[in-house]
Amino acid sequence: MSERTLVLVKPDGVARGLVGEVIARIERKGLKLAALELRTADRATAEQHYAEHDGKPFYGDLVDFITGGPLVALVVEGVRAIPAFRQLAGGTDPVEKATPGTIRGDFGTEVQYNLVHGSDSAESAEREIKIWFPNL
Ligand code: DAT
Ligand code: MG
Repeated sequence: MSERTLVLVKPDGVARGLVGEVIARIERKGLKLAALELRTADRATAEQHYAEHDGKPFYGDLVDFITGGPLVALVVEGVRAIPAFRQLAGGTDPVEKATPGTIRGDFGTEVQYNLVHGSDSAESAEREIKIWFPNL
């Protein structure tokens, strides 16, 4: 059954010119783009998006980083889109957890600068799509 997931190409991915690379991988996987926008997130949006990490030692830096430059927000649609994009992204740590062949494993070295976000469950996807694309 088709489902939707919220994907971000984070500011590091945009700054490094990897937007096309990420979108190409999404499309080659067989997933579809349902929404796409380049924007700089304000603090309120970033804090809502990362609410589950509030209180963790890296939370402040994470919000600074995600609001620090333009990012690309996408809604991606398709059969098993949520786990399919998490598989394309690779594990959170681009060296220890993400294998070559994944976005993070191919392009990242630092956990904070891991290039992309993808919703981790149906509940997260619904919550995050509302934050980034309230009119969708
Ligand atoms: P994911 O993005 O794989 O869902 P997450 O939800 O656990 O990972 O964390 C959200 C983001 O926070 C992650 O993409 C990068 C950052 N982050 C996670 N753990 C971190 C750590 N130990 N140090 C610095 N940044 C971290
Ligand atoms: Mg997460």
